[in-house]
Amino acid sequence: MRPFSDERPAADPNRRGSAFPASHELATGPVKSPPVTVDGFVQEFLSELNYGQGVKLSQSTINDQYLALARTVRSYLMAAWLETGHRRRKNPTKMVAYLSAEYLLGRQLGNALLSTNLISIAEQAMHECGIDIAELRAQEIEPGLGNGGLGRLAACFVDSLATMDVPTIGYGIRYEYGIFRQSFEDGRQVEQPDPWLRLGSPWEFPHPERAVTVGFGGQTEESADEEGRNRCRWTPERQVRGVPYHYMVPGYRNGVVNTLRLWSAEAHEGFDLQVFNSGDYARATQAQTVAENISKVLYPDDSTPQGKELRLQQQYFFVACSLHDFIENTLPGDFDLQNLPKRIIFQLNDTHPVIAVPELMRLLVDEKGFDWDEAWAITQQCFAYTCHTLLPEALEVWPVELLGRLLPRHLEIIYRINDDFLAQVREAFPGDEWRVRRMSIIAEHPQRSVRMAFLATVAAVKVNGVAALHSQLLRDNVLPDFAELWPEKFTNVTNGITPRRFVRLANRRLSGLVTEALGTEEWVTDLDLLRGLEPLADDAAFREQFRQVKAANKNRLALVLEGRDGLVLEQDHLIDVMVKRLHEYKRQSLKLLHVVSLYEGVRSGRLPIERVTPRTVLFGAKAAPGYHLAKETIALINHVAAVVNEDPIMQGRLKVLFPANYNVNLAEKIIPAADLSEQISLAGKEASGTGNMKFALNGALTIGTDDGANVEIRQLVGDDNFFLFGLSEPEVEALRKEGYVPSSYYEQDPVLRATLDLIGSGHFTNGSRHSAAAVVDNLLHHDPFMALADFQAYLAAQDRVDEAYADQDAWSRMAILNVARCGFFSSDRSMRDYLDKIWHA
Ligand code: 26W
Repeated sequence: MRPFSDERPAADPNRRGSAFPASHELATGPVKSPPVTVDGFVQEFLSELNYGQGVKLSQSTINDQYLALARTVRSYLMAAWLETGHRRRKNPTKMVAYLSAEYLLGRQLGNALLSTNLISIAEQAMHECGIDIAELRAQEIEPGLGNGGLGRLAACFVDSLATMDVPTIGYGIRYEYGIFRQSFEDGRQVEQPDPWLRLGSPWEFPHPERAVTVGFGGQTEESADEEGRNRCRWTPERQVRGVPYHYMVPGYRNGVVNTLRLWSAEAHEGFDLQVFNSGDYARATQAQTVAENISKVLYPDDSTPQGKELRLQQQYFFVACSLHDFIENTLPGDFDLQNLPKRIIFQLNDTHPVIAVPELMRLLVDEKGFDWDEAWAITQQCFAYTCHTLLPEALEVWPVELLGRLLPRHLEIIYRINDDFLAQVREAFPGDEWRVRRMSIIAEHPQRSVRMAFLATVAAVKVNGVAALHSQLLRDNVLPDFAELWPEKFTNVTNGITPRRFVRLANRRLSGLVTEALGTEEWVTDLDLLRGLEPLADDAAFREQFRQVKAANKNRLALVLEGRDGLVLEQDHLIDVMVKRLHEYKRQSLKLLHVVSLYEGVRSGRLPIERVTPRTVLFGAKAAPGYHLAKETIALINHVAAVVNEDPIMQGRLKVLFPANYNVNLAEKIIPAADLSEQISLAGKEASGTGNMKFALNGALTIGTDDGANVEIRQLVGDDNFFLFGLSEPEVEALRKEGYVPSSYYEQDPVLRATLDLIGSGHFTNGSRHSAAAVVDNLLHHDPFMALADFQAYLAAQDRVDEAYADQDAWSRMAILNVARCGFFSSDRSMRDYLDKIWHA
């Protein structure tokens, strides 16, 4: 039966026209770039509304107006996007492919308005139309395609690479559901799905014609090819389609727009009509459901892998699509893959995309006919690996049983890579079989599994940590054998944040003050220029202006929290902020002990109320749904807040606020309003932190341990402008070695005892000891992250904070110096380091 089609045979939708006249390559009309007039913008907006949304202004919904505005703004980026692609194709240079399972992008409209310099024009144009642009910006649902630090870092990095005009392609997964939405019921975290695409997204461009087929399961068979060489063929048992969705990554006012290509999974075969006609509707669409499940939802854990098969499917799916896409769709057809390392470096964002290593080997050996050694020589120059954690449990290992079943050919290739690698180890360390077992990519215990961090390290040209201390601990504790074998392979690139979103966009008032003071806006793309503010720390008038900016940001936050959560922010309070994922090593429990110690002190009379600096402690934190103790901690924080906020004995001098669903959008409102930034993880546990950088650059002072990037922040801002406390990493190791007994601190410290006893008594939990018990028992009998050991030092540091805050002018001086001296923490600088030390692109 002739397949159904129209009269002429279906053209290959991917075929690129050849006969098109070059003069028509790009619309030659005026490239749409500002300055555009307000009226001009109004017209464009209205035509988008009328012809894009098909509505008149008077009939239009907020969502219509938002989509029309978004399309109007994005059209100013389209020309630059095409131009960038054109320029890159015309003179191809080495590219960076950023492989990340997560991108925490945040809202796009504001960033698009900023990068096109259209903010004020759009504001006036919307005003002309009787629309408040803030309402439209609030309409956008942020793409929450990440958990926390790692995902947001990827977003900051691609922003910097576009602003620095580095040829880059970001590859990832277009999850249909992003990070769950958090709400509280009786103080407990409740998760709801995040259907962020429900109202459509004007920022994505589907390209089904560039779909890629990805295989799973099945088996492999060896056969000899025409030259008699052994060849392996993998016959997958099932296939899915990977459809790319393109997102613009605009550079800052430089006419550059890079691409983020996120893959969405679809059934290879549509639904099965025969089975459907047989009435078995469920089975007819089963293949579809199973396929779509692959990119259905983001895994909400940010430390302990669940080791689920679907997670590995997700990782292989986007990696296979990305490698195929680059080699088959981006490289010219006649490209000699021997030269691949000259054209691309694949940056592995943690271990999540490491299956890319055996996938490239499979493509080169099985599909492109390279022999093993040639292929390995190429592969070894194409990857670099960034590790983002120090927690052993966060390092992914995949059971060979599961990997072999899902990706039989890849397991074979990993075994071969391991054999060759261990031969190298034996050569370097003859007779040291214990070392060989320690370094093997295949772990024998507790079950035979593939250590993805080891595979990454063996294949990568460079391995880096994300802060100086972290990179040192990576060499000394996490991968010591590899650092001994390949010392030159290990390096450090300290994290950074994009000043576009987290200063220029989130803190317009501070940005205005800085631009006025420096007499230029250059700092937005050259953050070291902030140094120019140092002398102004001694300028009383400037300090006053600085305080007014902070006060205005507090006022804005108060309006947001009022409207969003019905929470009242006391604007004359010291705003003490702890916002990050909920994890024991980050020690939200220590912050809670501080709050309760103040409350208990006033109740017991130990602490005269007037000695309590009016302070609001603001928490923001999601817990991985399966992380029981983290969820208990959230519940306890909310219970303590409910009691402390309502207890007249505190006379409103101490408040605890915990707005739900902390995300990028809320961060942009909270960070500019903060006075104190809580970075209190146990030394040696936080790889870097990036919130710490955002707070310092927005004029908050840090109270923190010598952990992650805190160390470098303190070194740059100076000890006088940083509230350091707690055990250092070597002291932690020493205490762990000598044996840490948390209860001994309870016995010796009456304030700590009174504090823990009050919590344990059920005072905050309507008398029920139970719900407080989980947290208290853990601290008293385990406390793996030594909160009790650092309690006294932390309280002493908080006393220093109270003292310093009493002198508002001195505080502003310290805050200004933090801003002035933290230009180093721009993600532009991080990218320069990657380019110099790792990518050489
Ligand atoms: C498989 C489960 C899983 C998922 C995500 C394990 C580990 C992760 C991430 C690596 C966790 C993460 O986000 N790490 C954070 O990365 C930031 C960016 O480098 C650092 O600043 C933080 O210190 C680090 O905790």
